[in-house]
Amino acid sequence: MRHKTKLFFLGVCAMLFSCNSNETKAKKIQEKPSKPNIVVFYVDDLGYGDLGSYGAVGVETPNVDRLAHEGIKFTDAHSSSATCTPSRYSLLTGNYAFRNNAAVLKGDAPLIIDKNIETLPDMLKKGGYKTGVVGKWHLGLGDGNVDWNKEIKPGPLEIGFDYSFLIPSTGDRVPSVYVENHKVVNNSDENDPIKVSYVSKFGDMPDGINNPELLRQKADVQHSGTIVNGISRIGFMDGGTPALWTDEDFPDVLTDKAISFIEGAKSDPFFLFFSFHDIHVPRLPNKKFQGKSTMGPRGDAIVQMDWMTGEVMNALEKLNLLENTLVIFTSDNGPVLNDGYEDLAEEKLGNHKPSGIYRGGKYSAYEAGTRMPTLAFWKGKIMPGISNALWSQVDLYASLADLIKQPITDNAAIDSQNILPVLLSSQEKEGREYLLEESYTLSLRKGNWKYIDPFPEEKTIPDFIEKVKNIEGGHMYSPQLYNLEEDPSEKNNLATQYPEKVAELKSELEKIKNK
Ligand code: NG6
Ligand code: CA
Repeated sequence: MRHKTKLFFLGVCAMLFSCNSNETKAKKIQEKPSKPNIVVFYVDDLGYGDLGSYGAVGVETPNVDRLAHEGIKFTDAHSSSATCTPSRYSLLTGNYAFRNNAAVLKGDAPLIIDKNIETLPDMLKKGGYKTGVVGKWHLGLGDGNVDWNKEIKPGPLEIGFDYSFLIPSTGDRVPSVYVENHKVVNNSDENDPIKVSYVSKFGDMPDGINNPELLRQKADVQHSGTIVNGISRIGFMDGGTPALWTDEDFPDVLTDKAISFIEGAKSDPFFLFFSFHDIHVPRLPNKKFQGKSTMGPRGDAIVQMDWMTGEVMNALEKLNLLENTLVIFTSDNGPVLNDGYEDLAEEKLGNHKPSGIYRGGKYSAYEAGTRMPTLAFWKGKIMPGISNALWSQVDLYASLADLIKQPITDNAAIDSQNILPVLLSSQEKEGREYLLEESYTLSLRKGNWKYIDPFPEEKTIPDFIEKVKNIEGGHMYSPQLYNLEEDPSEKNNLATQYPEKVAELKSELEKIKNK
C-alpha cells in the first residue's frame, strides 16, 4: 500500500515535472523571436490617390487593393522625403537624408551610403536573413569614376544585400543597362565598352536634341540626352549595345528576378526590397497593359505595377509563404504628371486625383510630397483595418529590428523609432509624436499640426516645381502652420495666429537638426 502510494506520488511528480518542462518549452518557443520573411514593395512616384483603395478613378488596382482590404491601410504614413534618393537613403539607413545632404543623384554618382554604418539589410542579415534588392537603386554605385565594364562596387552587396538586380539609377537616366551584383548584364562585346558622361555629349549614339525624329515621346531639354529604345534620357552614354534595356520588358524582367530571389532564399528567412521603376518617367508600359486605364501611359503604368505586385503575391502563395511573410507596400514620394516627357499624363487625367485631397505632390513641402499610400499585410497575423497612426519609412529599421529581436548597433539608425505595434495592428493608435518631412526645406508634424520651415532670405526657392512641374512646392520665406484636422489640404496658414505653436515646432525641429 505504502509502496503504491509512493509510486503514485512519484508518478504525479513526474507528470507535473514533465508538464512544467513542456510549459517552459512552449514558452521558450513563444519567446523565440519570430522571423517572418519581409517583402517591401517600393513604388516610384505613386501618389496618395493613385490606388483604387485610396480613391483612384480611371485605373483599377485589384492586386494591391487586396492587400489594403485584408491588411492595414494607413492614412498618415510617410516617406521620409518628397524625392527618391533621400527617401531610399532613410529607409535603408534609419537616418534622415539631410544629415548626409542626400539629394536626387546623377546616374554616375558614387554610392552615398557609408559602408561602415549598419544598414537595414546589414541588421537583417545579422539576424539570419537572406537579403535582396531588385529594381530601381538610385543611391549611387562605385566610389567615383565608375567603370561600367569592370566590377561595379561598392554597391548594394557592400551595404548588406546578398543579391542585387538593378536599374542602377532611374529609367530616365543613363546608363540604360541592368546591373546584377557587380556586373552589367549582357555587356558581352569587348569592342563596344560602355561609357557614360553627365557633362557633355560624346560618341555615336543619337541624342534628343540632334535627332528628335527618333523619339517616341518628346522630352524637355534635361531629358534630351542619349536616345535608347526611342527615348532620350538624362545624361550621355555610348557602347554596351547588347546590354541596353527595353523599357517595356521591365515588368517581366524585374518580376522574374524578384520571384527567383524568393525561390532561392525561401529556406532562410528573407528580406526582399522590390523597388519598382513604375510609375516614374519614362512611362512605357508593356503591351499587356497598354490601354488598360483611361489615363494613358501613367494609368497603364499603375496597372502594370499592380500586376507585378500580384505576381509576387501569387508566388508567395504558391510557395506557401503567405502566413510567414510580412508585406509592406508603399511609395518613395508624391505624384507628378509632367516629369520631363510628353506622355499625355496631364491631358488624360480626367477626374483622377493623384494626390487625393492633399496639396502638392513630388518635390513639395505640402502633405502630398510624403504622405504615401501604405499597406501592411501578413496573412493570419495582421487583422484588416484602417489606421491613421503617424509614422515614417525611416521607422522601418527600428520596427523590423524589434520584430526579429535584433539589437541595433550604437550610432546606427539614429532617427528610426520603433512603431512595430502600429505596423501589426490598426487598433494601435500610438505612432510618432513628431514626424519630419524632407523636401527642399524641412517640415514637422505634431499630431495634426504641421509646421513648414521657411527658406532663409539668402537662398533661392526652386521655381521649377511650380513653373515646370505644375506642382505647388510649398516653399516660402515665411513660416507656415496648418491644422490638418480642420484643414487637411493646407489652405489656411495659421502661423501669425499661433506664434507659440510655431515656436514650439521650430524649436523641436532645431533639436532634431542638432541631434
Ligand atoms: C529630376 C528630373 C526628373 C526625375 C527626378 C528624380 C527634373 C527637371 N528632372 O532631376 O525627371 O528624374 O529628378 O525623380 O526634375 S526621383 O523620383 O528619382 O526623385
Ligand atoms: Ca520617386
